[in-house]
Amino acid sequence: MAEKKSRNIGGFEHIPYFPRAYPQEEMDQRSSWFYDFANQRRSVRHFSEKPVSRGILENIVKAAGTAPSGANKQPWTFCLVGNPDIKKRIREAAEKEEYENYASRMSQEWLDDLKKIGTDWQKPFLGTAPWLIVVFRRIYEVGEKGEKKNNYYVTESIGLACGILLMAIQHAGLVALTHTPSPMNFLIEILQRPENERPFLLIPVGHAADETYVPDIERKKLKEICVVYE
Ligand code: IYR
Repeated sequence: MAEKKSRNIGGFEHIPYFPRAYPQEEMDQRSSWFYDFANQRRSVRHFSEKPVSRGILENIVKAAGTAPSGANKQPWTFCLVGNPDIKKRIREAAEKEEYENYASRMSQEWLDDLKKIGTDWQKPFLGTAPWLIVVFRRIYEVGEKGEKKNNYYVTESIGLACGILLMAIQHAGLVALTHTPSPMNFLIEILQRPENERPFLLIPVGHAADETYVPDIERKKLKEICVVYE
């Protein structure tokens, strides 16, 4: 097969791209299969202590790192925390903030909304899950001479990356929780992150405990989330 040539667009080289495509019937099957797969994902708060190899977590992060981002700046850092002492410090700091949240900082409406989820200030999963992925937004980059360089659409970009991260975790046969202890600044200090990074999500990852329960919640129906203009 003759190799396609690259093209010069605005002074920059663009390379040919060959996205995968499938026959109609296979597209029907694949889209339905993926929905079924995604629909099996649940936020899990009961983890087994069974270890998970670092290589699996690194593959998951590589998948997340394929997300689109503003001007392809890839404004994210994923910290993989398996060290028990660091996990312990993170749990203690998170529970301290969450205690205040549940005791006085959250509104009654918020507390009522959370009743069906069954959460409280205690976060034992931060100790039991073999890994914590701490995701940081990089609000700017630092150039070679120490100058600040802009990132764009950082929150949108990192949200997309975390969506792919969750699907990669699910695809590997693991479970996770998107946890947001608030405020999360203790993570900067414990993990000694640089000035240009802000914590975004704290995601315990591992195998589900032998006995795992999740709230009996429902997804909105297609009609409620989708409007078609055909
Ligand atoms: N961050 C707290 C509270 C919490 C808030 C929402 I919105 C949730 O969907 C779940 C929990 C906690 O993690 O308990």
